[in-house]
Amino acid sequence: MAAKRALVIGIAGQDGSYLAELLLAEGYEVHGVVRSASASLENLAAVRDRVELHETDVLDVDALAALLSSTRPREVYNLAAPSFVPQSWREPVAVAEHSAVGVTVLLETIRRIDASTRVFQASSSEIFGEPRESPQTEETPLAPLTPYGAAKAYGHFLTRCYRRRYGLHATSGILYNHESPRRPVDFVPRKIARAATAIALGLERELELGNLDARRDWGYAPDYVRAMWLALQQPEGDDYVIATGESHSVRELAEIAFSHVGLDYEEHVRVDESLTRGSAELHDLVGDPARARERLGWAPSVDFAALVRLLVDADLERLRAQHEVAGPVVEG
Ligand code: G4F
Repeated sequence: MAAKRALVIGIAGQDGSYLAELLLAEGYEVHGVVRSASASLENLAAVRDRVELHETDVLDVDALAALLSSTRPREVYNLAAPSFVPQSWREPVAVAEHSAVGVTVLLETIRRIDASTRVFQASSSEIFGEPRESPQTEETPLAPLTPYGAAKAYGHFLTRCYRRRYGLHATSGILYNHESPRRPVDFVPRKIARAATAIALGLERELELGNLDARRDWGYAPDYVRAMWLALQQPEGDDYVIATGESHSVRELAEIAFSHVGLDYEEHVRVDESLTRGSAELHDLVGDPARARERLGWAPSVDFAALVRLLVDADLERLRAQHEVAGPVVEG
């Protein structure tokens, strides 16, 4: 096993690509799993020639075993799973396969091939669903409300089971919402940032959103992958809440994004009831990252307002380049 060799499952996604950059900077040999040869590698643009990609079906025990045997990583990061929560109502079986069965395949294969391999499982604040307490900690009981949350809860529990039964160095990171310019526009921060920019550039006129009063604990994705890596450098695996400890509303997000390009969100945002989540909307979702702070020395580096502004700035640059238009000067 190489002293510094890592396998990132889901390397082409937002988190996978930032993690690949961090691991390379830390001197790792980085292997990554992509779903298919046609997967978009846009996020990997900066590191594509420095990572080795493998097209592997991670739900296939034999294929995964062959990959682990040939690459022999010291650390495995499992970041591959469907991540858009409403979609999990349309494809509950696929979500269960990836986020529940897939975790079983991975942990069982690691145990058989090399039980000293360290593994990070990307869990989610969705596992708390209707939380019994706020902020949530690693001890807060799970109460998922969506197929996505239920599947992630299974993966979370299984990671604990393998840690306890087999002594695996297995960590479950309970990740709260984390964003970046690499986030798809399905998710509300990028959706708002892109639309505010497009409206400011005169390319669009309005933005339809769901519940403006919904609240989330939003952080910056590169900070969250640093927490993943730090967690695997500890003597033992554990569960960690990775969050900022602050919650903000979708309305605040829209206010900051639109005002950053000199606009008033109230003049451009329209509520579309079909985008609201009804009884599956999560409330009081805010994490207490005390354990990560104390044991990993981890703290977020970007606050909420700065995060929203950096998303808008990135979309301004992207849309200007695409449309070759001169944009508004952003407010400081
Ligand atoms: O951006 P979102 O779609 O993210 P959501 O559902 O919280 O999930 C994200 O974070 C989870 C961590 O807790 C991850 F596990 C998951 O994979 C994903 O990364 O929605 C955020 C909030 C929700 O309350 C939603 O109801 O924004 C509200 N919202 C209001 N209008 C909207 C919209 N969300 C979306 N996507 N689109 C809207 O128009």
